[in-house]
Amino acid sequence: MAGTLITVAPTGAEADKAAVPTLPVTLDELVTTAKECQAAGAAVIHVHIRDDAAQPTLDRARLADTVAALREGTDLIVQLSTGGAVTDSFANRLAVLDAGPDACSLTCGTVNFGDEVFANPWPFVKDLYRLTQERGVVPEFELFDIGQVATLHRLLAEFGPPAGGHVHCDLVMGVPGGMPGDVPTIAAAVAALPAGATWSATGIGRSTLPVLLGALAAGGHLRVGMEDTLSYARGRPVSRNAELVERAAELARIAQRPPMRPAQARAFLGIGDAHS
Ligand code: KMH
Ligand code: ZN
Repeated sequence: MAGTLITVAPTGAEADKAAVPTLPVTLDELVTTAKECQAAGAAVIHVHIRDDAAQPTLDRARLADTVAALREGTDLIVQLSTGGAVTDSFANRLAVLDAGPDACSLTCGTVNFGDEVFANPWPFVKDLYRLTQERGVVPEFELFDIGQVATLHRLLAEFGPPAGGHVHCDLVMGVPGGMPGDVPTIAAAVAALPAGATWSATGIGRSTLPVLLGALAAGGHLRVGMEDTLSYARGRPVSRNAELVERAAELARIAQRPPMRPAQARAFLGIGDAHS
């Protein structure tokens, strides 16, 4: 059986640097984290950036500098978030592709997000998908709820295959307002995916471990990181992103599906070697 694709999502848009001092928010912190996570077994980095006040931003120059620095310092596949923060405009979220990443997230529908709403109406999803095709940026289809799979099918039916030719999804489970992070839901979501699609899964908060173990058992791939959980174990905060990657990589090795290296992951996802 193939290896395990491990994505690290080190920062996100929600955690507060003042409350979580180990969260990587500066470019230096991000690149250092990325190097450690690559050494630990990650092949993809899902990137949200922060401004000088450690607040989430989609500033175009900063995004471009971030892509360049991650390429300079690592071999990781650079996947920029087009989800941003719940307050970001659709125009700014589309403009993320101007930074020229290898890949981007593409969420397939609107979802309640705690007390907020993460808005992804069809016209935006469709525009973003067409832009990824025009720019040759490989999308990862983020699914926060099973109903969002219908939108993925609609995208493929109306606009054809994604850049790279391969459909890869990420089940984002356990968001308050989205699908729960448990094994029956993994099975139901995977059964609904398009034929030939591959998938990873991440569990938010306390669903991290059940989702990680369930995904490995079901033949899926893994996303981990401080965007998704700030606890390593009950009462024990995450000290650095790499320890989450190390744990995922060890479990993948135990499952006889060792971590894919970045070059293998590029072939798997249909991503060219964009920066050599
Ligand atoms: N920060 C969330 C509102 C993505 O990166 O594409 C959206 C999110 C999804 O994190
Ligand atoms: Zn994200």
